[in-house]
Amino acid sequence: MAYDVNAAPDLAALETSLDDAGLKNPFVREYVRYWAEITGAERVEVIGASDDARLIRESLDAGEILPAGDGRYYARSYVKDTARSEERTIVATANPSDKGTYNNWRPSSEMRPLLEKLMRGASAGKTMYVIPYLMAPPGSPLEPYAVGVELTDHRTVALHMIRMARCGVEYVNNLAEPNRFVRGVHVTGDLANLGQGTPADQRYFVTFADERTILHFGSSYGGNALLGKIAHGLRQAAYDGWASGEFLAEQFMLIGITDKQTGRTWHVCGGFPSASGKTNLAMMLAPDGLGDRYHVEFYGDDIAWLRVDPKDGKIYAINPEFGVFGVAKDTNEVTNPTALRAVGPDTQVLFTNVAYNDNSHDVWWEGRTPEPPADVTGWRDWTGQLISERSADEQGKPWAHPNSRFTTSLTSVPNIAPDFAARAGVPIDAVIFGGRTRDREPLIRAITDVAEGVYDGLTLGAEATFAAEGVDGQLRYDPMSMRPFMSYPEGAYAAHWLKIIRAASDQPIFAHVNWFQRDPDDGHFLWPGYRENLRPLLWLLRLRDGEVRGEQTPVGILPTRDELDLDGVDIRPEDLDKILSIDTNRWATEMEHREAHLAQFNGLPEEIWAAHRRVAAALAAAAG
Ligand code: GTP
Ligand code: SPV
Ligand code: MN
Repeated sequence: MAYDVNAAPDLAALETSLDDAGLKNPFVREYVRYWAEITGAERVEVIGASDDARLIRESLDAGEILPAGDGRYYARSYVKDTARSEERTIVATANPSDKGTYNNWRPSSEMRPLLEKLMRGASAGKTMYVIPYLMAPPGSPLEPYAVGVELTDHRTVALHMIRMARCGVEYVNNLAEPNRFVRGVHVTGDLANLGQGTPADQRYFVTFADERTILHFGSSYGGNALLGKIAHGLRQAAYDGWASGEFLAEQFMLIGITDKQTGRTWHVCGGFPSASGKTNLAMMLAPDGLGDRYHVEFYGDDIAWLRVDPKDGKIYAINPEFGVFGVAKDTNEVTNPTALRAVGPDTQVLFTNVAYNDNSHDVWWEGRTPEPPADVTGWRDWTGQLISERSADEQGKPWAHPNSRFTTSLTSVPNIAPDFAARAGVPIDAVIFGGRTRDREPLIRAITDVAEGVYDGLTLGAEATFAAEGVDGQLRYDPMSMRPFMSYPEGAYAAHWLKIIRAASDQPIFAHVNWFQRDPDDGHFLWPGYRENLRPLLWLLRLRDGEVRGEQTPVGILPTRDELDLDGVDIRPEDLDKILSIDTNRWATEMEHREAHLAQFNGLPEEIWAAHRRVAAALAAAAG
């Protein structure tokens, strides 16, 4: 689209609108002016949490969202815009040594003009929403890294931001360093003509990490469009944490586990790749039988920032987010009753790409109930097609997109921790890694050595999921579950991890978990998962406290059968044997793959290689 000078914003009106919203920070104002001119937005509107009700009304009136019951809403995205695009996501800096294996590095001198060209005039006729936000609990020691402003030309994206981050002018008006905020610009583009997934793909999702600027063009979905979440909360923050030497930013869930008998609370954080169970674990209701004694508290489900508090030498974690962008698929009363309450009446939840009923305003997704609604009257699939008009060969297609999601605020999550907004965060007792792995990885293996723990995270191998475009189910390495969000080189990343964890005088225990081992013949999950996942975590914490000893194997300490409380768990004895044992030969093959994986990383610390060799030697010795 050519840039129409006449469509440029009325500058006087722009200033008035910034004044009316009480936006005082001169650097933010300057930045808004700059991008209003480039994008050619017709008007500019500064928004915050208090604008939500009005924006919801406007979106309903415009037909951009639909009512989904009391205080619940529904939106569809463009059909070719349903997940993060990893190959279109780039980290750009001025320094070629920032290039890593997975960060898709490009010189900023090349990317900046390209993005400005794509964005020029691309918001003509639209409103540009200015969303000041904070990716941290207010008052956090990491607050200086958490301030940002997203400009977006999409109202539904603004609604998502309000749910997912703390938003409002108060977060930028009185900064100690007023020029220190992440600058994010989101321009949707002409979604029907962007060549998604073709050689002519026009989409670019670029984090200019050394300039703390994020420019995303060509999507209005999830991490492609909500810039506070993945782009700032993970990519930018990981870079800042490394550059400052102060903290780690990871794709981690963060929970508390309280023993109601003793009143003690442990805190566990950990990374599983996208769509591999973080939200479900964080919302976990203790299984029947353990619920009288234990309670799980939600702090975060997707991002944690970790730092060492010099006062007590412990690692503290915060959840920088204010909401949950959760996978809908398979969420039901059995798997995750907490999530259903978090998206219940009057939660202001926004569903995206699930199935929707025009008449009843009900929503449905695969796994919500065992079978889809029997009466298909009024039901449309996520693309908007009436189910009743599906042809014979369309009958088997899912009603909801596999990456359909719900967006709800932390305050709607029933098991939210009372101290979820604690400034300092919470002290960490255990760090876990996991992912979808259909064989080899046992239910849990604990690791007490820091270098071996970091090594384990770096060699996390899991199946790809539908949270990103492309292959589902293919095995790939996903270091610390950060592969799609890595912003600096992996060798430096490993060294930074070792440095931060070693700086703690009270170090967490590590573990690798796997809820997804399958029977090779019929494919059933060997472990029931979901609420039962509390059991291996309790074992881990008891191991840390010296109450159980487990059994040492070459790849870590495994629980013995009698140490794991399995009262009331529905599992076949042969399945249990399998998830509590190590296949040494299968692991020996894995070590060769790991060697090749790690060899890609320049400057990997010698300690990590030493850990690798120790595990390999122990496996060789065990194999005899
Ligand atoms: P992102 O938001 O993409 O980072 O995903 P996530 O890691 O938070 O994953 P989430 O908890 O949303 O789970 C993704 C999918 O895995 C959902 O369809 C869940 O129903 C399913 N899932 C989660 N936990 C388990 C489990 O213990 N066992 C099995 N079989 N499936 C699970
Ligand atoms: C993920 O894909 O890991 C997510 C969803 O958490 S998105 O915000 O789209 O990245
Ligand atoms: Mn995620």
